[in-house]
Amino acid sequence: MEQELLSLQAEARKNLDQIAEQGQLEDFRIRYLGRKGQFSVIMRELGTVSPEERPRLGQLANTIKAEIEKAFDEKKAVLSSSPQSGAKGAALIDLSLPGRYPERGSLHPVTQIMNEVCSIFEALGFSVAEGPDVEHDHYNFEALNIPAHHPARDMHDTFYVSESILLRTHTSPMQARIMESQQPPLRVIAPGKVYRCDSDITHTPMFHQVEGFLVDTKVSFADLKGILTVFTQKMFDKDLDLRFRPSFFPFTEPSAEVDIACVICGGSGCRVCKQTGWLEILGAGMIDPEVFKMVGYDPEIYSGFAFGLGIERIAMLKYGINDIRLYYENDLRFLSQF
Ligand code: 2NM
Repeated sequence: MEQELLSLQAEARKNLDQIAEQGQLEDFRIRYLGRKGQFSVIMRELGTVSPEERPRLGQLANTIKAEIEKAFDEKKAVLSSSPQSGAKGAALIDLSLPGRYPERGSLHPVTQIMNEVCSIFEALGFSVAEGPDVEHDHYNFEALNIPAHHPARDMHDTFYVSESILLRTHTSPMQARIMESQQPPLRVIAPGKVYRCDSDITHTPMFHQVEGFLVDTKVSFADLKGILTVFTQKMFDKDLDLRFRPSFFPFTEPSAEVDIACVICGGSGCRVCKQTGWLEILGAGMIDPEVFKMVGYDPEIYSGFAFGLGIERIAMLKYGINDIRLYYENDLRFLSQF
């Protein structure tokens, strides 16, 4: 009897190991574990064993049956979770199908242009400096030759935090900070967000600027023209004519607004350049001696130029975008084009 139990155990284990498909499981269960299965037959035979032997053999039979049942349940679990098993499972998954790719994101057009502008100036030897968005009145205005009650303050539509703290209206405060703490020669650009209380199709209350300056001995307007010519050529990938129009900024003298030949029509006149053939892209000038005096540089020794440009505006010209607000509506149909 004991021998019979042990050989049944070995046989059942071997058969279970050979099962490779879900369909074979039921045959196994009926043959060994079912009501008329081999274990039931042996259990019934226990009645014929002597009363002294019965408890030990009964216990052995139960242990072996429990072990086979456990192994059977495990096999069943393995086969049902494996997709290749059985005709049904195989039909559900086609391993030759291409995978599902995650959608690819991209940098915001404003970030892309910002990076491009910075790397053009970095290649020309400028270093990049970033400063705080929340500024002191002193750095945003005073140190840049815009004293209290100066009419130029009105041009800036400033957001004030308190009487002397404000959201910077340009990134030049960073340049005042640098000049105050470092000695020439200096070539620095300051990229970043700026804020002005203004909103229509060409203005948003927050926009991005890159302002740059160069200070050394014997810097002239010709150096400014050279740098800006190289910049516009690289930015718009072609040899564009430049035009300097006299203008006014409190921190530069002389000052100019700089136009490029229209990138859309090439100068013959179109809707984008309003039939003028020119597009304004930046402001620039020679740094005012008053600014140098304020940061402690001797204007008899040093001279320098500075310029400022709006990133959203450059991106509008480069990509032919006609409404600045599109940048900030987060519409993927717009953003995914860049
Ligand atoms: C502009 C136009 C002209 C400018 C001046 C300075 C500083 F701090 F060096 F004096 N930074 N940026 C400047 C000059 C900015 O933006 C239209």
